[in-house]
Amino acid sequence: MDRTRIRVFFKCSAPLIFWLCLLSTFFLGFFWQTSEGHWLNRGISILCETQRLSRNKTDLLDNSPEIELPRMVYTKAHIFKPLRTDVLTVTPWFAPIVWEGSYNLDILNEQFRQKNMTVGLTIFAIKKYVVFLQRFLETAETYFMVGHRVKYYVFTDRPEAVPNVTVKDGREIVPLKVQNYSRWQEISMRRMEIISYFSKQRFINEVGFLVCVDVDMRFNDHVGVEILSELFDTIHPGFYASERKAFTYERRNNSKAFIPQDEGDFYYAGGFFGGTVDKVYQLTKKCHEAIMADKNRSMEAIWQEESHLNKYFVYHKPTKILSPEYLWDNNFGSPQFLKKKRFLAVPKNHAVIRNRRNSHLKC
Ligand code: UD2
Repeated sequence: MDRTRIRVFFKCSAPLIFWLCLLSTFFLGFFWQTSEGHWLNRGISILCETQRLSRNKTDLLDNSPEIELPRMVYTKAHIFKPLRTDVLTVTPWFAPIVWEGSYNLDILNEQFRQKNMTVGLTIFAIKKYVVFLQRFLETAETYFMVGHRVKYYVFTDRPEAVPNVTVKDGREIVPLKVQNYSRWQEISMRRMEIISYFSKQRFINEVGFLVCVDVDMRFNDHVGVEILSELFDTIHPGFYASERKAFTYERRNNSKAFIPQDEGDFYYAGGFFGGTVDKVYQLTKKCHEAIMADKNRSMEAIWQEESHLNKYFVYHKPTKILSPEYLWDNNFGSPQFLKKKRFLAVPKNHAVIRNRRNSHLKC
């Protein structure tokens, strides 16, 4: 090709080349903005993919709408700044021990809300113990599982005596009639039989967790979802610092509640335990069977069902343990480590409340 021809060729095709370049720049720019494949966009593209996958799985499971997760903003944990340094916050089998300042309630509340569950609270008010109900329920409405759904299962021989306490939306008082027994020890122990029976017949269909407590108590501060776990109990306020040998475990080896001197972790209280319905069912069933086996040999454990409960926990470790904040008695004073007194024993005259039928009650 001679020079003149080349010049003519470029003169004719210059506008074409110009337009081609312009168009390719435009398409390249468009591809840059939208492509999931570009390395700058790769992080976002992975995130989108995960969300799409989890949405598909949820759809497969129960066809529920996608849950919008809120932002979670809080002070991050620091590996060299333990939240509590003065008390044990985890057991040797990695169960948390719940103390004020050892958890973030916002995170726990958010996790629990996503489970969409109701909490069942069992109390027994048999014979004269109905006098404790009013204060118990009123204080529970102020402090117990605030913002969550609750069913108060009130076992009583006198449903007509259950006070008409106003409860918030999503919360309900359910009186359940049960027989009474002449001895207070029998009443206390039979709670195991009754809770196991109702867990199977009813609670399993109505609630996710059960919390089982004494009724001669009042809530005095926040008690919320931080207590919930598969199986939990509370360290007894009288024994939190005791050595094993001081624990009032059943020491007679012919009782089903017998615990040898070199076994056991804590002395747990009979007045505050719980867990998922299936775990509470297993626990209460096992304790009831052990109580009956003792009865057949004319035995009763030193601290009734509390002794059997402690035996159970030696071999079925709780998955969470509540500090004595969750069960305190002002007779034990106000030690430094105790930042909150959340659930307090109501002083009672044992002889009057448990036995004599016509005494005038002041609790
Ligand atoms: C401790 C335990 C309790 C149980 C008991 C066994 C704590 C705080 N309490 O409490 O859980 O293990 O020892 O000896 O750890 N009740 C009635 N009517 C009665 C008698 C009892 O409804 O006539 C119910 C009521 O719910 C009461 C519970 O049984 O809260 C336990 O009885 P208690 O409180 O008199 O026993 P106490 O204080 O020795």
